Amino acid sequence: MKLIGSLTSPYVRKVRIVLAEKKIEYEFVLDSPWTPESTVPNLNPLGKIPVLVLDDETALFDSRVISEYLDNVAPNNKLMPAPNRERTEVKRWEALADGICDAAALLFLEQKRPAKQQSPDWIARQQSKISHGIDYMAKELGENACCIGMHFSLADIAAVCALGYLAFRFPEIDWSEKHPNLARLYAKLMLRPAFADTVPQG
Ligand code: GSF
Repeated sequence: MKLIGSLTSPYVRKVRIVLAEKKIEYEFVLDSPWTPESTVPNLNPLGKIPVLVLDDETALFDSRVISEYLDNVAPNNKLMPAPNRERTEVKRWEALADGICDAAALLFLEQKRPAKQQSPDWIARQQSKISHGIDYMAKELGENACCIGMHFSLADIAAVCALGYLAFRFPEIDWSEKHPNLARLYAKLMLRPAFADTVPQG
């Protein structure tokens, strides 16, 4: 299978970490959807990365669909529990983390526009989603060893991808200073090669 993505996308990073933790072999194809010659729109009508192209040429998107597919395609190192309530809790964490990434990506794009065209209200709206999302993440984590109690899951992967993306694009948003428990979780998970090998760059 082929993963189409970039070295900066937090959603692509989430899938790369899932693939590594599940020990699934794949080809990583760098293709930014922002370039005119990108092949991404031919695979995903939404023009977004990541896209996972299966061996039968099926194109999977988005990162949540890809992550759940990968967790089910190999029985080892399960990242999502089977029971409905626990599974839903993991997916809610993923929705929270991805939602922080959504707001951060929109904020990044808005601030790349010419200053006169930037909307202060739109910027404030995204900044509010990010700060409320981080505070909620810290409250939910509490003093637990992992996002969901004691067990490593997709929730931890999504959370670190969101926090790492903020550190990459908006280092002034100092979540680690405000929330030492998030800093502890991040530092612990960054010891895992799948996380250390996929830090956003470029
Ligand atoms: C979001 C992917 C996304 O926005 C997912 O995979 O979870 N819900 C989707 N990807 C961005 C790149 S980045 O910001 O990570 C993307 O492909 N943007 C191109 C565009 O045209 O929006």
